[in-house]
Amino acid sequence: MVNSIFKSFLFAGSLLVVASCNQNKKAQGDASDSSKTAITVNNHDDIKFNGDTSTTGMVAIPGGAFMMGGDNDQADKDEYPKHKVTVDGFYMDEHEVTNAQFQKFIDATGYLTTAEQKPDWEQLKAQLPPGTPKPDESQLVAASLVFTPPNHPVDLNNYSQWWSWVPGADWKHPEGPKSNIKGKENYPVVHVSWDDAMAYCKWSGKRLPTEAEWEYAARGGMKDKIYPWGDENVALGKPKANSWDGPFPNANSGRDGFKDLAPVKQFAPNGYKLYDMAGNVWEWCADWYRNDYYETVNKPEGVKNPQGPADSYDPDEPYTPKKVARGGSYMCNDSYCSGYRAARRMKSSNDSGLSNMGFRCVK
Ligand SMILES: [Ca+2]
Repeated sequence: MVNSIFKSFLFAGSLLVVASCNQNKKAQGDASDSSKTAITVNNHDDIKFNGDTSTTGMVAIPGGAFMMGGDNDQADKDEYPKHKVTVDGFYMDEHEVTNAQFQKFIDATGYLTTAEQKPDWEQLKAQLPPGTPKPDESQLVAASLVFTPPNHPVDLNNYSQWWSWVPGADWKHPEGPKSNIKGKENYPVVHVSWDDAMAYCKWSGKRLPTEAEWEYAARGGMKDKIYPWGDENVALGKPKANSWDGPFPNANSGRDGFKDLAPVKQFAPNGYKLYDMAGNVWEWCADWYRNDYYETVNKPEGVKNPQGPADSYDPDEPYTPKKVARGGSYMCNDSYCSGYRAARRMKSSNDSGLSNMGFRCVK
């Protein structure tokens, strides 16, 4: 149980790209390191299906074909080549999993999330460059990363300017031990790792969407549009998503009505009646992240129901296996990440939670 950003705080020179994402160009690592990537997933054998076979709160997404990948010049290299993908129909949660929904899961199972557990140095070490010294015991405590915005402009390559490792921060205490989620029952749950999301999915008889399903659903039946609502810039016209309005990370005007997290369903849904497919919180997908994955599935006839690569490789952090996250968060804007674009890919280690990371399920 470790946290990738916490890991990155342990050694200097990390080029971590966290879920707040960074559009600045990064140095590309050595792809030959990918074979060293160890993948571990927590065991959820003790989580049982709650028996609810209904599709309440979900919408039917009809199967079909689409072109997956970047639509404009904001697209990063890992969004290319744009390639043909066909997916079968599925059901998707109409909104991100809320605190109230997650509470039911915790009440039923007694599950302890990643952020509520002390990191294990032996597991942590395996995902760090060889020779990384063990941190002080005072740092190896149950904690999570909380967005703590500075009041002045900062170097956008230095994420430690706005992320803080806060002991006692978890889904029930999103800003730290003195905070709580009273009155936020209808907000998306945050500080959930991919492992936590998988445990919830198992309990609810659902699963995480594949990256292809997620992008297909986000596009809402439209063809090659930049955003789930079309091509109008996020900062123009009627507010369409909870994003960052103003210079990131020091000033947010709240033009869209929210300076931090918003309750679910505050903006118009997309063409499939899905809410918040852009902004508010990043959403975990099932797939491992590889920067070169699209190259491997780019075929003239297209690829059907792609499940992602067999292993993970992020040139920015070659030692850390990562899962895909999609959709952007309230911290995204055009100067920094444009995470609300339908094609934008993000990645984070499966044992990481953040104050702007959540999920929704499919089945
Ligand atoms: Ca906002």
